[in-house]
Amino acid sequence: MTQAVSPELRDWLVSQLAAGHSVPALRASMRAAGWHDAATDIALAQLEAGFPESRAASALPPRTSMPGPDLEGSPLYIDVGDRRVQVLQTMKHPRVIVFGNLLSAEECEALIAAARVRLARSLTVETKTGGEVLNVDRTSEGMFFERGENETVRQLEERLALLLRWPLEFGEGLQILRYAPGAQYRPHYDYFDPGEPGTPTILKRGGQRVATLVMYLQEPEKGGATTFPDVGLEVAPVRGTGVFFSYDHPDPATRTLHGGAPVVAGEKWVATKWLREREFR
Ligand code: PD2
Ligand code: ZN
Repeated sequence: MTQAVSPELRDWLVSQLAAGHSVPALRASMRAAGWHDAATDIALAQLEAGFPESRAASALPPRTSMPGPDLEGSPLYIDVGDRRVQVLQTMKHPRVIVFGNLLSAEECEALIAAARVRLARSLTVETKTGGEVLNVDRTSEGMFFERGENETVRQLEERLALLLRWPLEFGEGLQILRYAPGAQYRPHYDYFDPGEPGTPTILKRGGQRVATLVMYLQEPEKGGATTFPDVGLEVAPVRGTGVFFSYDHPDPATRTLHGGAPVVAGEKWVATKWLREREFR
């Protein structure tokens, strides 16, 4: 019979491991403190048996501490120091929040200008006819900023850490994507698939992704919504706004399948911030 491990205990065990304590040391100190709980033993045994972190994470209950704004009292605005961010829409399952007034037009322009010269060509395959076949899943072009790389990036990252109540150091560098007409990002999950062989290696740096914020830097004329097919939600890519969604375990049950609909006319630019469960060095 499997016994449930409480989310608090799970979080605590994971944080202790992250802090560098070994499983045997944890077991010894817990026993010394009077813990003789079968669920704890099971959790510790799984960790000790060298379960890949991803497997242990998905076998255990969802985490309790998650990034997200303070929505107590249903505020229309959230003060983040240098601006008042609007709360435009919220959804509980999947956890989705649409923000307005996240970035100024000048910040959007500055990010685009700095990214434009560093865009990597999208992956294309040459056909026999000499034409190009676009990557079927992702037809945008992109680049990554280092965390804190320039003043615009630094200010934005500080704002997001306040808004989402998640340490700046737990965030990946900003990703910038440009979508030309016809470009799209087919529906996917942003967490790392626990079933993939490469995932345990990826998780060594910062653990799982737990949330995503897609910010719209330039709106196309038509198309380019961020879609959540499981719940029929489409978020319009309006400049300066953004869509936040979180996933407390790496599983489709979070309903966070999402994609970027094809841009029909014009160009869409976004900045994506992914948040990890621990410091991302
Ligand atoms: O540009 C988007 O709308 C989009 C959609 C899905 C971006 C991402 N995913 C992403 O950056 O992960
Ligand atoms: Zn995505």
